[in-house]
Amino acid sequence: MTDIEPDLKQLGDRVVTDIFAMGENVEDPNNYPRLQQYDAWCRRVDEITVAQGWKDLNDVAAEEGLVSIAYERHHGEYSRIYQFAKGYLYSPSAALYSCPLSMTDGAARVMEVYGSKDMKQKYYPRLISRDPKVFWTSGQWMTERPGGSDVSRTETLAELVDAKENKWKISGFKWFSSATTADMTMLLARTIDPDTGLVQQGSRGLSLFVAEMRKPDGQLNGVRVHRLKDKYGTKGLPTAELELNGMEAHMVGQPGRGVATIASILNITRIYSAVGTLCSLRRCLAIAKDFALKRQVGNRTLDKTPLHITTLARLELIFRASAQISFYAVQLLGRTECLPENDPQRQQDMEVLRLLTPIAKAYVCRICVDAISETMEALGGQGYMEEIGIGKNLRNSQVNTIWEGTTNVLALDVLRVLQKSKGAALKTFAEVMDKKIQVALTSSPMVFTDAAQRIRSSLKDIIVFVNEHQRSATVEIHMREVTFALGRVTAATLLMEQAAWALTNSVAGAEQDVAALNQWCQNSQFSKPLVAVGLDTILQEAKMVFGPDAKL
Ligand code: UCC
Repeated sequence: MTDIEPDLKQLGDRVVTDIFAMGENVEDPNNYPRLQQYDAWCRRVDEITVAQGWKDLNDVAAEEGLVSIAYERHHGEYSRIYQFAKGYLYSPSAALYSCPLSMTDGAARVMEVYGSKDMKQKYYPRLISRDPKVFWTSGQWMTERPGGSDVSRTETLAELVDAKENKWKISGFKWFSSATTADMTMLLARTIDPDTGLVQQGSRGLSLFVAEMRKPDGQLNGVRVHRLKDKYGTKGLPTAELELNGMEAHMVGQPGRGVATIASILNITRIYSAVGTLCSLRRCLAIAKDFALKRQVGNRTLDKTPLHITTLARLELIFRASAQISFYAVQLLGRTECLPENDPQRQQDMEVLRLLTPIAKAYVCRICVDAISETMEALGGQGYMEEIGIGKNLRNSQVNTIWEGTTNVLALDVLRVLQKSKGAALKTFAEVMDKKIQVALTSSPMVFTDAAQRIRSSLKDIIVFVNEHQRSATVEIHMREVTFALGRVTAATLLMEQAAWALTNSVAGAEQDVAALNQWCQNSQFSKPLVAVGLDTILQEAKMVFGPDAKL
């Protein structure tokens, strides 16, 4: 482990120098991605030009091992923490290059778990290479025009070309393809039965495919780039609408299991989304703190002004809580990838991680984006200026509440886990949280009694509520609040674990860790009861929003 700290330090130095400059180059409007569809002879070329900084960020990412560290596994189950710690440093300076990295990471995991022997030889080593000349990034194409999160409406079709070679031709339209300049992609398509010519509708008719972006002669592999998206943020990241016309591809995993297979990618990119928003908040808070130390208001600086201190402290608390949740997910991801398959600890970790991932994505992204907006306010008019950098971070973070599933889609994923496990997932989750509370209580009973009582009571209320409602027809209505309540309780438990560890080991800042825990648990939101809502209330709300004629 002695190699990790110096490596983090050298990367920390780079992110404020050359990596920062690369990110600024990408964020320069003169360098935003451009699409050239035709050459001088009116031949279709569909070339996307990106900033030099974008290419440099790719090379740095490969050299720094931002994907590979997780798969080299030199540090066993801690490799993921090491990798995400580096990503956490890199991301706020890297103008969203963490987007292609996250999808590449997910694709590497799919290749490792589901890839054929050929795929493991051809793609996996590239996705995890540290050599920029060998390193490939992967896209992930799901979204289509008729449905975003509802992939059951997918229109793209896959036709079998050669069963022995597992060769398919894919045609259709992908409405959002992030980081379109990637070297390969993972995509969902609906298979045409080679015997009957029939197509199975719904999401069970979808399979996962891997395809290279270009053919060996350098031509695009049956892809036409219709246009680049004009987005609110992530301006340097090329996102395109793609028409697929006979794209050569190979099926990954079982036919009809496309959604379940691509979920391995989603469960990784969703953690990237949480960590990505978290580290943007850290960057913006650092700017706000620095400003507070220097800005004179009346006869004192802002850091001596109680109202300003308490505002920043609330944001710091959101940061600490979010850091706990996000890196707990990272820790579990590392453990589930490294522990032996039959290890009971791994089974438990997998159960907890499956529930925690959508909670982390939904809750952390939501509260951190709101907090980033407030850091802007903490600088007054200066915060609103582009040069300061908060605006860029806010725009680029906002997408994390949307891509890879919006807050509500993630809340429904929490419901999917609760229902599929018939309540077992929540039970395991509660047991794991309770064990952490018990350890903290045993170490310092006097310090943690009040917080422990609050967390346990809150957790119990959530379980009672979920058990009461999970089979009701109106359960979906409550899932956003349940997800957020689980997020608050998870953060509280982990803040307690942190404080207990800091006290036991006499770590500097232990008192502040205890204060953070107590503030978190004493907040009125923390003990806010979950209130059941009926369809009559929703109808009232629908009329309020859409007018008196609205119906359900
Ligand atoms: O936006 C995109 C690219 C952006 C790049 C982002 C980079 C982020 C980096 C940040 C850096 C700062 S790509 C588009 C993203 N799209 C989505 O995320 C889709 C959102 N929609 C959903 O998540 C939906 O809930 C669906 C697509 C999963 C719903 O599909 P279905 O088929 O209707 O769902 P089912 O029928 O419930 O699930 C099918 C199977 C089930 O397994 P079986 O068949 O064994 O029962 C589910 O349990 O899939 C399983 N499953 C999962 N398993 C579904 N979701 C998961 C999951 N998350 N984990 C494990």
